[in-house]
Amino acid sequence: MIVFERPKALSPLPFHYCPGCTHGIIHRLVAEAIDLLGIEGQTVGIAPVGCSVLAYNYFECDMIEAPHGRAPAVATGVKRTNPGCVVFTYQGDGDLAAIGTAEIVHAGARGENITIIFVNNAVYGMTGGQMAPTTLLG
Ligand SMILES: Cc1ncc(C[n+]2csc(CCOP(=O)(O)OP(=O)(O)O)c2C)c(N)n1
Repeated sequence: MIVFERPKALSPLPFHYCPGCTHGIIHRLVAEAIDLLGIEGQTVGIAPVGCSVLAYNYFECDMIEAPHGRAPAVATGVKRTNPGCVVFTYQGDGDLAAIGTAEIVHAGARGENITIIFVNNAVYGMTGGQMAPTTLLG
């Protein structure tokens, strides 16, 4: 009996992430959701800038790389031109909550039919741990 295996939507590649980083776990959870929903062939993911800039390597679905913070705008375009697709973005807090504030707020206000995976590690990870809007006081 198989009790643990790699999700089909997750590419068979070693992650480049640092030890202790949770992007790998979150990638796995997203891939498990794609498997469970049976939507791999109709899913398009939008990768961010930040440590998960290479997320497009790890999912067995179509992926597009967006400039820093612009994933919801790219996702909006993909969804509106391909309404049958399930479109998700994968964004860090620097990407989503700092440089991409306008994109996420306006995509939400428009009610775009897209899924946002917001990965809040409370810092700018890739560039060395600078404060993000989500950094806790103290
Ligand atoms: C337009 C633009 N501004 C700034 C940068 C530099 N930059 C690269 S990654 C990053 C921060 C990413 O932080 P976050 O989105 O929280 O992702 P994490 O690395 O923590 O997963 C910044 C500011 C960039 N690549 N493009």
